[in-house]
Amino acid sequence: MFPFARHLLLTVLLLPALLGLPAVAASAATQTDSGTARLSDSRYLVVLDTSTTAAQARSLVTAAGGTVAADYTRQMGVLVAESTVAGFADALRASGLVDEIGADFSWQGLPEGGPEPSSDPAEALQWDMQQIRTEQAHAVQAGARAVDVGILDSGTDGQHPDFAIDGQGSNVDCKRGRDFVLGNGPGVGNPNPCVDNQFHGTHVSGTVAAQANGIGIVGVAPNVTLVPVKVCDTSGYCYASSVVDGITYAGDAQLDVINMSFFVDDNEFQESTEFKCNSDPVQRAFRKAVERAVQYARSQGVTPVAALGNSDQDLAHPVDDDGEPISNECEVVPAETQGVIGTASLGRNSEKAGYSNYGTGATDVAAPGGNGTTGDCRRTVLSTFPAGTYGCIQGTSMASPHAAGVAALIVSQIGTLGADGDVKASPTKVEAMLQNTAIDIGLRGYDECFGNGRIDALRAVTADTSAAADDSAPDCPEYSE
Ligand SMILES: [Ca+2]
Ligand SMILES: [Ca+2]
Ligand SMILES: [Ca+2]
Repeated sequence: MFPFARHLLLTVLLLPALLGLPAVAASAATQTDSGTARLSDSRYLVVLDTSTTAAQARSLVTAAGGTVAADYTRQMGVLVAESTVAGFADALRASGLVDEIGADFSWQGLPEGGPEPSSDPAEALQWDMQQIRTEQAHAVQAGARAVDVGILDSGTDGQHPDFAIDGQGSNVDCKRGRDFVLGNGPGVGNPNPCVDNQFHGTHVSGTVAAQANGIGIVGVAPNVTLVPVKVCDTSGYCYASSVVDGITYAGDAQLDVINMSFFVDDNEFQESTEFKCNSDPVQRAFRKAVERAVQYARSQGVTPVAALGNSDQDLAHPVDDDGEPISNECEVVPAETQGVIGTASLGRNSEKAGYSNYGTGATDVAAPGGNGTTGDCRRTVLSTFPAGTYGCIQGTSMASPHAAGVAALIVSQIGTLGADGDVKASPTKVEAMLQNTAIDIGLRGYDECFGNGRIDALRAVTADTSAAADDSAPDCPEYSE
Protein backbone atom coordinates (compact mmCIF):
# COMPACT_ATOMS: atom_id res chain seq x y z
CA MET A 1 0.00 0.00 0.00
CA PHE A 2 1.45 3.31 -0.96
CA PRO A 3 0.78 5.98 1.60
CA PHE A 4 1.42 8.58 -1.05
CA ALA A 5 -1.03 7.27 -3.58
CA ARG A 6 -3.10 10.33 -3.29
CA HIS A 7 -1.57 13.53 -4.25
CA LEU A 8 0.09 13.17 -7.58
CA LEU A 9 -2.71 12.16 -9.85
CA LEU A 10 -1.39 9.17 -11.75
CA THR A 11 -3.37 6.04 -11.60
CA VAL A 12 -0.93 3.21 -11.43
CA LEU A 13 1.29 2.09 -8.71
CA LEU A 14 4.68 3.66 -8.59
CA LEU A 15 4.17 6.85 -6.79
CA PRO A 16 0.64 7.39 -5.94
CA ALA A 17 0.19 10.94 -4.81
CA LEU A 18 0.51 12.74 -8.08
CA LEU A 19 -2.59 12.48 -10.24
CA GLY A 20 -1.38 9.89 -12.65
CA LEU A 21 -1.39 6.25 -12.18
CA PRO A 22 2.10 5.19 -12.98
CA ALA A 23 2.33 2.12 -15.09
CA VAL A 24 5.58 1.11 -16.55
CA ALA A 25 5.96 0.27 -20.20
CA ALA A 26 5.45 -3.47 -20.25
CA SER A 27 3.18 -4.65 -22.97
CA ALA A 28 3.90 -6.43 -26.19
CA ALA A 29 6.55 -5.09 -28.46
CA THR A 30 5.21 -2.46 -30.76
CA GLN A 31 6.35 -1.82 -34.28
CA THR A 32 5.79 1.63 -35.65
CA ASP A 33 5.77 2.67 -39.26
CA SER A 34 9.37 3.66 -38.91
CA GLY A 35 10.07 0.33 -37.23
CA THR A 36 12.17 1.88 -34.53
CA ALA A 37 10.20 1.85 -31.30
CA ARG A 38 10.24 -1.40 -29.47
CA LEU A 39 10.43 -2.90 -26.05
CA SER A 40 13.91 -3.81 -24.99
CA ASP A 41 14.72 -7.48 -24.50
CA SER A 42 17.41 -6.76 -21.96
CA ARG A 43 16.43 -3.67 -19.97
CA TYR A 44 13.71 -3.63 -17.35
CA LEU A 45 11.93 -1.23 -15.05
CA VAL A 46 11.50 -2.91 -11.70
CA VAL A 47 8.90 -1.48 -9.32
CA LEU A 48 9.71 -2.61 -5.80
CA ASP A 49 7.46 -3.34 -2.90
CA THR A 50 7.54 -0.36 -0.52
CA SER A 51 9.26 -2.40 2.18
CA THR A 52 12.11 -3.57 -0.06
CA THR A 53 15.52 -2.10 0.72
CA ALA A 54 18.13 -1.14 -1.85
CA ALA A 55 20.40 -3.97 -0.66
CA GLN A 56 17.66 -6.58 -0.99
CA ALA A 57 16.78 -5.35 -4.45
CA ARG A 58 20.36 -5.48 -5.64
CA SER A 59 20.85 -9.01 -4.31
CA LEU A 60 17.69 -10.15 -6.01
CA VAL A 61 18.73 -8.72 -9.38
CA THR A 62 22.20 -10.23 -9.14
CA ALA A 63 20.88 -13.63 -8.09
CA ALA A 64 18.56 -13.69 -11.09
CA GLY A 65 21.44 -12.96 -13.44
CA GLY A 66 21.07 -9.24 -13.96
CA THR A 67 22.84 -6.00 -13.21
CA VAL A 68 21.51 -2.73 -11.81
CA ALA A 69 21.75 0.04 -14.43
CA ALA A 70 20.16 2.74 -12.29
CA ASP A 71 19.01 2.71 -8.71
CA TYR A 72 16.05 4.88 -7.72
CA THR A 73 15.25 2.87 -4.63
CA ARG A 74 15.59 5.85 -2.39
CA GLN A 75 13.66 8.27 -4.59
CA MET A 76 10.85 6.07 -5.74
CA GLY A 77 11.37 2.38 -5.13
CA VAL A 78 12.34 1.68 -8.72
CA LEU A 79 15.37 0.02 -10.29
CA VAL A 80 16.46 -0.12 -13.88
CA ALA A 81 17.95 -3.57 -14.40
CA GLU A 82 19.67 -5.20 -17.34
CA SER A 83 19.80 -8.90 -18.09
CA THR A 84 19.88 -11.15 -21.12
CA VAL A 85 18.92 -14.20 -19.05
CA ALA A 86 15.67 -15.80 -20.20
CA GLY A 87 13.24 -15.90 -17.31
CA PHE A 88 14.85 -12.92 -15.57
CA ALA A 89 11.56 -11.01 -15.48
CA ASP A 90 9.64 -14.05 -14.30
CA ALA A 91 12.11 -14.66 -11.50
CA LEU A 92 11.73 -11.10 -10.24
CA ARG A 93 7.99 -11.14 -10.71
CA ALA A 94 7.79 -14.21 -8.48
CA SER A 95 9.57 -12.41 -5.68
CA GLY A 96 7.62 -10.73 -2.92
CA LEU A 97 10.15 -7.92 -3.07
CA VAL A 98 8.86 -6.79 -6.47
CA ASP A 99 5.46 -5.31 -7.30
CA GLU A 100 5.85 -4.95 -11.04
CA ILE A 101 8.46 -5.54 -13.69
CA GLY A 102 8.23 -4.42 -17.30
CA ALA A 103 10.53 -4.31 -20.27
CA ASP A 104 11.84 -0.84 -20.85
CA PHE A 105 11.20 1.01 -24.06
CA SER A 106 14.09 1.66 -26.32
CA TRP A 107 14.33 3.63 -29.48
CA GLN A 108 16.59 2.31 -32.13
CA GLY A 109 17.54 2.78 -35.73
CA LEU A 110 17.15 6.52 -36.09
CA PRO A 111 17.03 7.54 -39.73
CA GLU A 112 20.31 8.07 -41.53
CA GLY A 113 21.38 11.62 -42.18
CA GLY A 114 19.76 13.17 -39.18
CA PRO A 115 16.24 13.24 -37.85
CA GLU A 116 13.28 14.62 -39.71
CA PRO A 117 11.35 16.89 -37.37
CA SER A 118 8.08 15.21 -38.24
CA SER A 119 9.21 11.63 -37.75
CA ASP A 120 10.19 11.00 -34.17
CA PRO A 121 10.23 7.23 -33.94
CA ALA A 122 7.54 6.73 -31.32
CA GLU A 123 5.06 9.27 -32.65
CA ALA A 124 2.92 6.53 -34.14
CA LEU A 125 2.28 5.26 -30.60
CA GLN A 126 0.98 8.61 -29.44
CA TRP A 127 -2.76 8.02 -29.76
CA ASP A 128 -3.21 10.85 -27.29
CA MET A 129 -1.69 13.37 -29.69
CA GLN A 130 -3.66 11.98 -32.62
CA GLN A 131 -6.86 12.35 -30.60
CA ILE A 132 -6.32 16.09 -30.12
CA ARG A 133 -4.68 16.64 -33.55
CA THR A 134 -1.37 18.09 -32.45
CA GLU A 135 0.52 17.17 -35.62
CA GLN A 136 -1.96 19.10 -37.76
CA ALA A 137 -1.79 21.99 -35.29
CA HIS A 138 1.99 22.12 -35.53
CA ALA A 139 1.77 23.05 -39.20
CA VAL A 140 0.22 26.29 -37.91
CA GLN A 141 1.77 26.68 -34.47
CA ALA A 142 4.19 24.44 -32.58
CA GLY A 143 4.82 26.91 -29.78
CA ALA A 144 7.16 29.83 -29.19
CA ARG A 145 10.31 29.54 -27.08
CA ALA A 146 9.38 32.73 -25.26
CA VAL A 147 6.25 31.03 -23.92
CA ASP A 148 6.92 29.46 -20.53
CA VAL A 149 5.02 26.52 -19.08
CA GLY A 150 5.58 25.97 -15.37
CA ILE A 151 5.49 22.30 -14.40
CA LEU A 152 4.47 22.30 -10.72
CA ASP A 153 5.37 18.73 -9.90
CA SER A 154 8.19 16.48 -8.70
CA GLY A 155 10.83 18.11 -10.93
CA THR A 156 11.78 17.54 -14.56
CA ASP A 157 14.78 15.54 -15.75
CA GLY A 158 16.49 18.31 -17.68
CA GLN A 159 19.02 15.86 -19.10
CA HIS A 160 16.48 13.70 -20.90
CA PRO A 161 17.47 13.52 -24.59
CA ASP A 162 13.89 14.24 -25.64
CA PHE A 163 14.26 17.78 -24.29
CA ALA A 164 17.45 18.35 -26.27
CA ILE A 165 17.45 20.97 -28.98
CA ASP A 166 20.10 20.34 -31.61
CA GLY A 167 23.14 22.36 -30.69
CA GLN A 168 21.24 24.66 -28.34
CA GLY A 169 20.93 22.77 -25.10
CA SER A 170 17.50 21.94 -23.79
CA ASN A 171 14.04 23.47 -23.64
CA VAL A 172 13.96 22.88 -19.88
CA ASP A 173 14.92 26.15 -18.20
CA CYS A 174 16.75 24.89 -15.11
CA LYS A 175 17.96 28.37 -14.14
CA ARG A 176 14.46 29.66 -13.67
CA GLY A 177 13.35 26.39 -12.11
CA ARG A 178 12.76 26.35 -8.35
CA ASP A 179 12.45 23.89 -5.48
CA PHE A 180 9.70 24.63 -2.95
CA VAL A 181 9.57 21.22 -1.30
CA LEU A 182 9.71 21.62 2.47
CA GLY A 183 13.25 21.31 3.78
CA ASN A 184 12.42 18.67 6.33
CA GLY A 185 10.44 15.45 6.57
CA PRO A 186 11.08 12.04 5.05
CA GLY A 187 10.68 12.78 1.37
CA VAL A 188 12.56 16.00 0.68
CA GLY A 189 14.38 14.82 -2.40
CA ASN A 190 16.93 16.60 -4.52
CA PRO A 191 16.86 20.41 -4.43
CA ASN A 192 17.75 20.66 -8.12
CA PRO A 193 14.51 21.31 -10.06
CA CYS A 194 16.06 19.58 -13.07
CA VAL A 195 16.42 16.31 -11.15
CA ASP A 196 13.06 14.58 -10.82
CA ASN A 197 12.21 13.46 -7.28
CA GLN A 198 10.28 10.63 -8.92
CA PHE A 199 9.26 10.23 -12.57
CA HIS A 200 5.94 12.02 -12.52
CA GLY A 201 7.12 15.52 -13.38
CA THR A 202 9.29 14.25 -16.21
CA HIS A 203 6.37 12.35 -17.73
CA VAL A 204 4.07 15.37 -17.51
CA SER A 205 6.81 17.59 -18.99
CA GLY A 206 7.28 15.33 -22.01
CA THR A 207 3.57 15.46 -22.78
CA VAL A 208 3.69 19.26 -22.79
CA ALA A 209 6.89 19.78 -24.74
CA ALA A 210 9.05 16.81 -25.69
CA GLN A 211 11.06 17.98 -28.68
CA ALA A 212 10.46 17.13 -32.32
CA ASN A 213 14.10 16.06 -32.50
CA GLY A 214 14.13 12.65 -34.08
CA ILE A 215 14.12 10.90 -30.70
CA GLY A 216 11.22 9.26 -28.91
CA ILE A 217 8.04 11.31 -28.83
CA VAL A 218 6.72 14.77 -29.64
CA GLY A 219 4.83 16.85 -27.06
CA VAL A 220 1.73 19.02 -27.52
CA ALA A 221 3.77 22.22 -27.77
CA PRO A 222 7.35 21.17 -28.55
CA ASN A 223 8.70 24.66 -29.11
CA VAL A 224 7.75 26.20 -25.77
CA THR A 225 10.02 26.43 -22.72
CA LEU A 226 9.46 24.26 -19.65
CA VAL A 227 10.13 25.68 -16.18
CA PRO A 228 10.25 22.97 -13.50
CA VAL A 229 8.79 24.16 -10.19
CA LYS A 230 9.20 21.47 -7.57
CA VAL A 231 6.29 21.29 -5.15
CA CYS A 232 6.00 17.51 -4.64
CA ASP A 233 8.44 15.42 -2.63
CA THR A 234 9.89 11.98 -3.31
CA SER A 235 6.84 10.32 -1.77
CA GLY A 236 4.51 12.29 -3.98
CA TYR A 237 3.27 14.60 -1.27
CA CYS A 238 2.51 18.11 -2.43
CA TYR A 239 2.00 20.19 0.69
CA ALA A 240 -0.18 23.25 0.61
CA SER A 241 2.59 25.67 1.50
CA SER A 242 4.85 24.30 -1.25
CA VAL A 243 2.00 24.62 -3.73
CA VAL A 244 1.25 28.18 -2.67
CA ASP A 245 4.95 29.00 -3.03
CA GLY A 246 5.04 27.45 -6.48
CA ILE A 247 1.94 29.20 -7.82
CA THR A 248 3.16 32.52 -6.42
CA TYR A 249 6.54 32.04 -8.04
CA ALA A 250 4.82 31.36 -11.36
CA GLY A 251 3.18 34.78 -10.99
CA ASP A 252 6.44 36.50 -10.01
CA ALA A 253 8.22 34.92 -12.98
CA GLN A 254 5.28 35.74 -15.28
CA LEU A 255 5.07 32.21 -16.59
CA ASP A 256 2.32 31.83 -19.17
CA VAL A 257 0.74 28.50 -18.24
CA ILE A 258 1.13 26.23 -15.21
CA ASN A 259 0.23 22.56 -14.96
CA MET A 260 -0.82 21.09 -11.61
CA SER A 261 -1.33 17.32 -11.74
CA PHE A 262 -1.89 16.77 -8.02
CA PHE A 263 -4.12 17.67 -5.12
CA VAL A 264 -2.69 19.55 -2.20
CA ASP A 265 -1.78 17.69 0.94
CA ASP A 266 -2.66 18.98 4.33
CA ASN A 267 -1.41 18.71 7.86
CA GLU A 268 -2.54 15.11 8.35
CA PHE A 269 0.67 13.38 7.40
CA GLN A 270 -0.04 10.23 5.40
CA GLU A 271 -3.73 10.69 6.15
CA SER A 272 -4.26 13.54 3.76
CA THR A 273 -7.50 13.33 1.84
CA GLU A 274 -8.50 14.45 -1.61
CA PHE A 275 -11.13 16.86 -0.35
CA LYS A 276 -10.45 20.09 1.49
CA CYS A 277 -13.45 21.24 3.49
CA ASN A 278 -14.53 24.67 4.67
CA SER A 279 -15.70 23.10 7.95
CA ASP A 280 -12.06 22.38 8.87
CA PRO A 281 -10.29 25.62 9.81
CA VAL A 282 -6.88 24.36 8.69
CA GLN A 283 -8.16 23.12 5.35
CA ARG A 284 -10.11 26.34 4.94
CA ALA A 285 -6.86 28.24 5.33
CA PHE A 286 -5.21 26.07 2.66
CA ARG A 287 -8.08 26.64 0.28
CA LYS A 288 -7.98 30.37 0.72
CA ALA A 289 -4.22 30.56 0.40
CA VAL A 290 -4.31 28.56 -2.84
CA GLU A 291 -7.19 30.73 -4.11
CA ARG A 292 -5.21 33.85 -3.46
CA ALA A 293 -2.10 32.44 -5.09
CA VAL A 294 -4.13 31.51 -8.19
CA GLN A 295 -5.71 34.95 -8.28
CA TYR A 296 -2.30 36.59 -8.05
CA ALA A 297 -0.80 34.33 -10.72
CA ARG A 298 -3.66 35.07 -13.10
CA SER A 299 -3.16 38.78 -12.52
CA GLN A 300 0.41 38.25 -13.76
CA GLY A 301 -0.74 36.49 -16.93
CA VAL A 302 -0.57 32.87 -15.78
CA THR A 303 -3.21 30.40 -17.07
CA PRO A 304 -3.54 27.61 -14.44
CA VAL A 305 -4.54 24.07 -15.48
CA ALA A 306 -5.09 21.16 -13.07
CA ALA A 307 -6.06 17.48 -12.92
CA LEU A 308 -9.52 16.66 -11.52
CA GLY A 309 -8.43 13.56 -9.61
CA ASN A 310 -8.70 9.81 -9.97
CA SER A 311 -11.50 8.74 -7.63
CA ASP A 312 -14.34 8.45 -10.17
CA GLN A 313 -16.23 10.95 -8.04
CA ASP A 314 -19.02 13.28 -9.05
CA LEU A 315 -17.43 16.39 -7.61
CA ALA A 316 -20.81 18.12 -7.56
CA HIS A 317 -22.05 15.39 -5.19
CA PRO A 318 -18.98 13.83 -3.56
CA VAL A 319 -19.17 10.91 -1.13
CA ASP A 320 -16.75 9.54 1.47
CA ASP A 321 -15.22 6.05 1.61
CA ASP A 322 -18.45 4.66 3.06
CA GLY A 323 -20.55 6.18 0.30
CA GLU A 324 -21.95 8.85 2.61
CA PRO A 325 -22.40 12.30 1.04
CA ILE A 326 -19.70 14.85 1.74
CA SER A 327 -20.79 18.43 2.01
CA ASN A 328 -20.18 20.29 -1.20
CA GLU A 329 -18.30 22.74 0.94
CA CYS A 330 -15.46 20.29 0.25
CA GLU A 331 -13.38 20.64 -2.90
CA VAL A 332 -10.46 19.09 -4.71
CA VAL A 333 -7.71 21.73 -4.55
CA PRO A 334 -6.44 23.15 -6.85
CA ALA A 335 -8.63 21.59 -9.60
CA GLU A 336 -11.82 23.12 -8.22
CA THR A 337 -10.22 26.36 -7.12
CA GLN A 338 -11.75 29.38 -8.83
CA GLY A 339 -9.69 30.38 -11.86
CA VAL A 340 -8.20 26.94 -12.52
CA ILE A 341 -9.05 24.87 -15.62
CA GLY A 342 -10.18 21.47 -14.26
CA THR A 343 -9.34 18.63 -16.64
CA ALA A 344 -11.04 15.22 -16.84
CA SER A 345 -9.39 12.18 -18.44
CA LEU A 346 -10.30 10.29 -21.63
CA GLY A 347 -9.34 6.91 -23.02
CA ARG A 348 -8.38 6.42 -26.64
CA ASN A 349 -11.97 6.14 -27.89
CA SER A 350 -12.75 9.42 -26.12
CA GLU A 351 -14.59 7.53 -23.40
CA LYS A 352 -14.43 8.88 -19.86
CA ALA A 353 -11.55 7.10 -18.11
CA GLY A 354 -13.00 4.87 -15.40
CA TYR A 355 -11.04 6.56 -12.63
CA SER A 356 -11.57 10.17 -13.73
CA ASN A 357 -13.43 12.54 -11.44
CA TYR A 358 -16.16 14.60 -13.09
CA GLY A 359 -19.05 16.82 -12.10
CA THR A 360 -21.02 19.84 -13.19
CA GLY A 361 -19.04 22.96 -12.45
CA ALA A 362 -15.83 21.08 -11.75
CA THR A 363 -15.12 19.71 -15.23
CA ASP A 364 -13.96 22.40 -17.62
CA VAL A 365 -12.46 20.28 -20.39
CA ALA A 366 -11.58 16.67 -21.16
CA ALA A 367 -8.24 15.45 -22.52
CA PRO A 368 -6.50 12.15 -23.18
CA GLY A 369 -5.09 10.60 -20.00
CA GLY A 370 -5.42 6.88 -20.66
CA ASN A 371 -7.95 4.22 -19.71
CA GLY A 372 -6.15 0.91 -19.66
CA THR A 373 -3.79 -1.14 -17.57
CA THR A 374 -0.27 -0.68 -16.39
CA GLY A 375 2.22 -0.68 -19.17
CA ASP A 376 -0.25 -0.96 -22.03
CA CYS A 377 1.04 1.81 -24.25
CA ARG A 378 -1.89 1.42 -26.62
CA ARG A 379 -4.29 2.62 -23.95
CA THR A 380 -2.18 4.65 -21.54
CA VAL A 381 0.03 7.64 -22.19
CA LEU A 382 3.57 7.24 -23.47
CA SER A 383 5.96 9.94 -22.34
CA THR A 384 9.40 10.61 -20.93
CA PHE A 385 10.76 8.99 -17.77
CA PRO A 386 13.99 9.96 -15.98
CA ALA A 387 17.38 8.62 -17.05
CA GLY A 388 16.55 8.79 -20.74
CA THR A 389 13.73 6.25 -20.54
CA TYR A 390 10.02 6.26 -21.38
CA GLY A 391 6.97 4.92 -19.64
CA CYS A 392 3.27 4.40 -20.26
CA ILE A 393 1.07 5.55 -17.40
CA GLN A 394 -2.38 6.98 -16.96
CA GLY A 395 -4.36 9.35 -14.80
CA THR A 396 -5.92 12.77 -14.80
CA SER A 397 -2.25 13.70 -14.19
CA MET A 398 -1.66 12.73 -17.81
CA ALA A 399 -4.78 14.53 -19.12
CA SER A 400 -3.99 17.89 -17.56
CA PRO A 401 -0.67 18.48 -19.37
CA HIS A 402 -2.40 17.96 -22.72
CA ALA A 403 -4.71 20.85 -21.82
CA ALA A 404 -1.77 22.89 -20.54
CA GLY A 405 0.07 22.20 -23.79
CA VAL A 406 -2.84 23.39 -25.91
CA ALA A 407 -3.12 26.48 -23.69
CA ALA A 408 0.57 27.13 -24.41
CA LEU A 409 -0.09 26.82 -28.17
CA ILE A 410 -2.89 29.37 -27.79
CA VAL A 411 -0.59 31.77 -25.91
CA SER A 412 2.01 31.27 -28.65
CA GLN A 413 -0.62 32.21 -31.22
CA ILE A 414 -2.40 35.16 -29.55
CA GLY A 415 0.19 36.44 -27.07
CA THR A 416 2.22 39.60 -27.60
CA LEU A 417 5.87 40.05 -26.71
CA GLY A 418 6.28 42.87 -24.20
CA ALA A 419 9.24 45.29 -24.14
CA ASP A 420 10.45 43.38 -21.08
CA GLY A 421 10.77 40.20 -23.12
CA ASP A 422 7.77 38.63 -21.43
CA VAL A 423 4.91 37.18 -23.42
CA LYS A 424 1.56 38.69 -22.48
CA ALA A 425 -1.74 36.91 -22.92
CA SER A 426 -4.93 37.24 -20.92
CA PRO A 427 -5.68 34.04 -18.99
CA THR A 428 -9.37 34.76 -19.49
CA LYS A 429 -8.91 34.79 -23.27
CA VAL A 430 -6.68 31.72 -23.27
CA GLU A 431 -9.15 29.78 -21.15
CA ALA A 432 -12.08 30.84 -23.36
CA MET A 433 -10.21 29.82 -26.51
CA LEU A 434 -9.34 26.42 -25.04
CA GLN A 435 -12.97 25.79 -24.07
CA ASN A 436 -14.67 27.31 -27.11
CA THR A 437 -12.57 25.31 -29.57
CA ALA A 438 -13.15 22.00 -27.76
CA ILE A 439 -15.15 19.34 -29.60
CA ASP A 440 -18.46 18.48 -28.00
CA ILE A 441 -18.71 14.85 -26.88
CA GLY A 442 -21.21 13.02 -24.68
CA LEU A 443 -24.48 14.84 -24.07
CA ARG A 444 -24.85 17.80 -26.40
CA GLY A 445 -23.38 20.97 -24.93
CA TYR A 446 -21.60 21.34 -21.59
CA ASP A 447 -21.95 18.18 -19.53
CA GLU A 448 -20.71 16.84 -16.23
CA CYS A 449 -18.30 14.26 -17.63
CA PHE A 450 -16.58 16.17 -20.40
CA GLY A 451 -17.23 19.80 -19.50
CA ASN A 452 -16.91 21.93 -22.62
CA GLY A 453 -15.64 18.91 -24.53
CA ARG A 454 -12.48 17.27 -25.82
CA ILE A 455 -9.70 19.77 -26.33
CA ASP A 456 -8.49 20.10 -29.91
CA ALA A 457 -5.09 21.56 -30.74
CA LEU A 458 -5.86 22.25 -34.40
CA ARG A 459 -9.06 24.17 -33.70
CA ALA A 460 -7.31 25.99 -30.86
CA VAL A 461 -4.47 27.35 -32.99
CA THR A 462 -6.81 28.28 -35.83
CA ALA A 463 -9.31 29.91 -33.43
CA ASP A 464 -12.05 27.73 -34.90
CA THR A 465 -14.94 28.24 -32.51
CA SER A 466 -17.60 26.91 -34.88
CA ALA A 467 -19.85 24.26 -33.37
CA ALA A 468 -18.33 20.79 -33.62
CA ALA A 469 -19.38 17.47 -32.12
CA ASP A 470 -17.97 13.96 -32.31
CA ASP A 471 -20.96 11.66 -32.15
CA SER A 472 -18.74 8.58 -32.39
CA ALA A 473 -17.47 9.18 -28.85
CA PRO A 474 -19.28 7.00 -26.32
CA ASP A 475 -21.63 8.49 -23.78
CA CYS A 476 -20.48 8.71 -20.22
CA PRO A 477 -21.87 5.81 -18.13
CA GLU A 478 -22.18 8.14 -15.15
CA TYR A 479 -25.17 9.86 -16.81
CA SER A 480 -27.47 7.05 -15.84
CA GLU A 481 -26.36 6.86 -12.23
CA1 LIG B 1 11.29 13.79 -29.61
CA1 LIG C 1 3.95 35.94 -19.37
CA1 LIG D 1 -20.95 17.48 -24.21
